[in-house]
Amino acid sequence: MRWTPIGIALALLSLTSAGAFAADVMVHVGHNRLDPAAVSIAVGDTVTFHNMDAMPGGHTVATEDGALSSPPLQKDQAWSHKFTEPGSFGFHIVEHPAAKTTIVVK
Ligand SMILES: [Cu+2]
Repeated sequence: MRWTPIGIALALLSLTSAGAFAADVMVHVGHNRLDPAAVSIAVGDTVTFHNMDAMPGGHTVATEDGALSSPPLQKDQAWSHKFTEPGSFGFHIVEHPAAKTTIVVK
């Protein structure tokens, strides 16, 4: 077949839907703040939490039930998790429990 622009676009779309290009989404960890406060991703995508703040002791991000948790992250350290099942995962900063974000995996 000839590779028309539309044919190439369709081929790229089918690769994307097959998960060939899993995304890596950044959540910024600040002092008492997770940004953005809501993230929507696909199964197979990765979320990276990047601590931007120099609070002594660092910041730890964890799910409300503690099933997923980073180590304490010092300034400019990051922790990543690949989500392999659909669901809604509420995270907070352990040192600042009111700072939350929700990861929705579809
Ligand atoms: Cu802090």
